[in-house]
Amino acid sequence: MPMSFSFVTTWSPATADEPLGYGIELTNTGDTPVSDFQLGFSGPARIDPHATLENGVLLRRLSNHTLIAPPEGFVLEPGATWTAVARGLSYGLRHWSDGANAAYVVLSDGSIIPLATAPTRGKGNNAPLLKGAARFPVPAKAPVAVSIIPWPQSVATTGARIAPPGLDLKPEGNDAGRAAAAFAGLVDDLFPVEALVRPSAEGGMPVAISHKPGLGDEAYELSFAENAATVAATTRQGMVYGLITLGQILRGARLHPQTFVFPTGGVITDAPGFAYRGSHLDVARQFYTTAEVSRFLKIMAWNKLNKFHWHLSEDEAWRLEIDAYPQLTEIAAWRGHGKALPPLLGSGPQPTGGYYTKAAVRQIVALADSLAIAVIPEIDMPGHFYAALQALPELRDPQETGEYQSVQGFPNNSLNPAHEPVYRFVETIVDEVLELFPAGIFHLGADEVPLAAWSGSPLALDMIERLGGPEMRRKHEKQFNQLGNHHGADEIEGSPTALIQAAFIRRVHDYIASKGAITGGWEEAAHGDAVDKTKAFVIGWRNVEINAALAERGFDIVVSPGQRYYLDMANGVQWTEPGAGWAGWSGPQETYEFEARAGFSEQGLKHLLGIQACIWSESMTDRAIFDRLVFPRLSAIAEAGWTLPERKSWDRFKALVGTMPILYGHWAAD
Ligand code: TNX
Repeated sequence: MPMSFSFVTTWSPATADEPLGYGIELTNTGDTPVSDFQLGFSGPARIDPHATLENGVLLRRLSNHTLIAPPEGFVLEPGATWTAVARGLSYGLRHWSDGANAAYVVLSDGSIIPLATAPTRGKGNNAPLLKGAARFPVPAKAPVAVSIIPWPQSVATTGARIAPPGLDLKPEGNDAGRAAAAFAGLVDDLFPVEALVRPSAEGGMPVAISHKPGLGDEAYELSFAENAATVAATTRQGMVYGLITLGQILRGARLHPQTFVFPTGGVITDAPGFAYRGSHLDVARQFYTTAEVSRFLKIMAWNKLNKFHWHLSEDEAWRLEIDAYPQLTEIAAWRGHGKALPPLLGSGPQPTGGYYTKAAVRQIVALADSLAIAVIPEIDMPGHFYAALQALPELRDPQETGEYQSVQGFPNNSLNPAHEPVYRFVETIVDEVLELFPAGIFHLGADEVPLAAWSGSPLALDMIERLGGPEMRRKHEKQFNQLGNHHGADEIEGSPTALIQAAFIRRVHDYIASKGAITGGWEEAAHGDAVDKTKAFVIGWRNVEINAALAERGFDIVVSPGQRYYLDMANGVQWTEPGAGWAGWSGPQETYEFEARAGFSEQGLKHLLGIQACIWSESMTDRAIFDRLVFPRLSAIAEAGWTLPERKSWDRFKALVGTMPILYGHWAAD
C-alpha cells in the first residue's frame, strides 16, 4: 500500500491569550507508520527569520519555501495528525490565498510525495471562499444608450436600429488595412464565432475606414448612417480604437438589446486623457505562457490600454532567453525541490516554470504593435536578482561574506554595483533586450534594494568610502548580518546603500541612453537624481503622495499606487477574498474613483504621463484568483486613464462593464 497523506493549513489571528498562529497539519492517511520524514511547502505566507515553530524543526527556509521536520524520534501513525504551529510571523495572513498552496513530503530515502492542498482555513471563519471575477449584470436600464468602455470624449449619436449582424470592413490605404486586419483578428480571438467581422454576403454592414489628417495620435471619429458607419483617424492607432468602439457598441446592442442601441446617425469624437495607459504583468512569480500573454494583450487593447510593462525577472525567476547567458533560462526559469530555486508561491516539488524564447517575444511584440500597444520590458536590478545570481554566481563579489535579506526574504539578492563584471553582464542584457523590443524603453527596476545589501562585500564598502567618505563606510559596516524587520520595504533614501545603488543606476542609465533608449524605473530610481530626467520616467507605487512630489522634482511620472492600482491587492478586507494586503484593499469602485491628477500642481501635471495597473503574481496561485483580482479593476483603471475626471461616472461604468471580456473565463458563483 503506497503511503498517503492529507495536508491542511490554518490561520488563527492573535488574541488576548495567544499570539497569532499558522498551523501546519499533516495526517497519515495510509496504513504504515512514517518516521524520519520532512515536509516542504510554499505559498505567499512566509515563516520569516523572526518566527518560531512549535512542535517541529525548521530545516530550511528561503523566502516562502519552508522545509520542516517533526521533533526527533516522532512517528506518524496511520490515522494520526502531526500539527506544527508557526508564530511570530512579521506578516500575518489576511486572505485565504495567503497560506501554503503546494506541499510535499520527503521520505527518508529521498523520495517525494506531492500533497494536495486546500485553501488555508481561517479559524472561526466558515463563509464560502471567493474566486472568479465578480459579475456586474447589465441592468435593464443603463445611464447611457450605447455600450463603450472607456467612455469617449463626446458621444453625439442619434437613432436606434436592430444591431447589424456584423461589420464588413472597407479600409482605404495601408494604415486602414492594417487596422482592419488587427481588429478582425482581435474580435475573432476574443469573441469566437460571434463573427463581428463578416463579409456583406453574410450580412456585414459596410464600415469605411479612412485617413483624416489633423487628429491627435490616438484620436478617432466614428460616424453612423442608416446602414453604414465610418471610422476616420490620422493614425493607425486611432483607426484601431475607432473600430474597437464600434465593436463594443455592436456587441452591447446585440447581447443586451433591451438596454443598448445601435445608432443610425451622429458621431463619436474621441481622444485619451493620458498618453500612457499601461498594464504591468509579473510573469516571474508565476509563469504565463505565450498564449496567455497574447490573450491578455487583446484584452488590454479592448480596454484601449497602450503600454504593456512586462516584468520579466525577479528573485523567483528569470523568464527571457538571452543568447550570451543560456544559464539564465536553463537554471533560473525553473523552481523545484532540490533545484537552484526551491518551490515558491505555490509551485510544487516538480520542476515548474518556463521562459520566453526570442521567437516568442518577437511574436508577442508584433501582436502588441498591431493592437497599438508598446511593450516595455523590465529587467529588475540591482535588487530582486536572486534567481539570476543563482544561475550566475560569478556575478557576486568573491570576497563577500554574511547575509542580508530582502523584504520578501531572499538572501543576498542584489547585483553588486562595485563588482566590475556586473557591468559587462548588464550591458549585454541591455543590448539583447533593446534588440528585441522596438519601443526603445528599458525598465531597469530599481525597487526594494535591502538596506543591508552588500554590507559584507569589501568591494562595495570600498566604493562607499570612495563616494561618501569613511563615515558612510562605517555606517554601512554596521548593517553586516542585519536581517531587517520585514514589515515592509526598507527605507533607503540617504543611506550608503542608496549612494552606490544610485551610482549603479546612473551607469546603466547612461548605457541605455547611449543606445538611444529611454530608461524606466520604479520610484526608487529617482533616489539621488540618478537618471537624466529628459531620458527617463519613473513609476510611483509606495503611496499616492509620492507621485506629485516626484513630478515637482521634474521626473516624468506614471501613477500606480499600491493602494489603488495594484491588482494583487484583495477586493475587500474579508478573509474570504483572495489576494494580498500590504497596501490594504481596493474594490472596483475605489479603484475606479481614484484620481491620479489629484494633488498635482499645474507644473507637476506636465510631468504626469499617465497611469498603470500592476499585476503582481505572488497571489495568482490559481487562474480563478487572477480573474477575480484583475477584472473588472483593469477596466476601471483603463477608463480612468482615458476618460477625463469630469466625465467619469461609476454608475455608468458599473452598468457597462459586464460586457467586457476576462482572461480565463472564471466567473464568481452567483
Ligand atoms: C512590491 S512594487 C514590489 C513587488 C511586489 C509587490 C506586491 C514594487 C516595485 N515592488 O516586488 O510584488 O509589492 O504587491
